[in-house]
Amino acid sequence: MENNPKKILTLCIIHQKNKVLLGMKKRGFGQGRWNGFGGKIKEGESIIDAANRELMEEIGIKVQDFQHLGVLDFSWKNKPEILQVHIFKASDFIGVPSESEEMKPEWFSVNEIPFQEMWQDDKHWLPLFLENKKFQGKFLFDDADNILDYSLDLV
Ligand code: 8OG
Repeated sequence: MENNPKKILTLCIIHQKNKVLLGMKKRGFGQGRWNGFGGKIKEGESIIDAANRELMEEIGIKVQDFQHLGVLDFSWKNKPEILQVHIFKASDFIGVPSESEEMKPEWFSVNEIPFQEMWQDDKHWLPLFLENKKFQGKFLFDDADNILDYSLDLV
């Protein structure tokens, strides 16, 4: 639909035992925050192909088995667009995580996740993600990306 303001995005976090691979976003939307890897799906592209394209572009790795754990809708009080982010987990990957112009990868212990330097919603759903729980939710932000309202459910 031409006027549909919903955009579909991927987000993949590598999780191995007690550590997760995050990246410092160096430019664009979410700059200055630690996050998983992903971005918008291109027309005609499958969601898995998009997830792998973004992993390759951002840190030069490829994943064969993704677990689709979550779907989150993000909206802003003063913006029409809705971002629907599909959250994937992978444990194995091919390649060596390497810094790109967009992302600087770093491993974190699951006990030392830098929530203060991440999107505010992450502290709500990342604990579910780490336990392999499936979830869906909606978050409403203000202009400064503070959460105004949210819902989060196991599915
Ligand atoms: O292509 P671009 O870099 O703009 O894609 C944005 C990435 O950020 C994409 O992987 C989805 C992800 N993302 C959001 N909102 C949020 C959020 O609130 N929390 C987290 N952890 N990631 C988000 O678009």
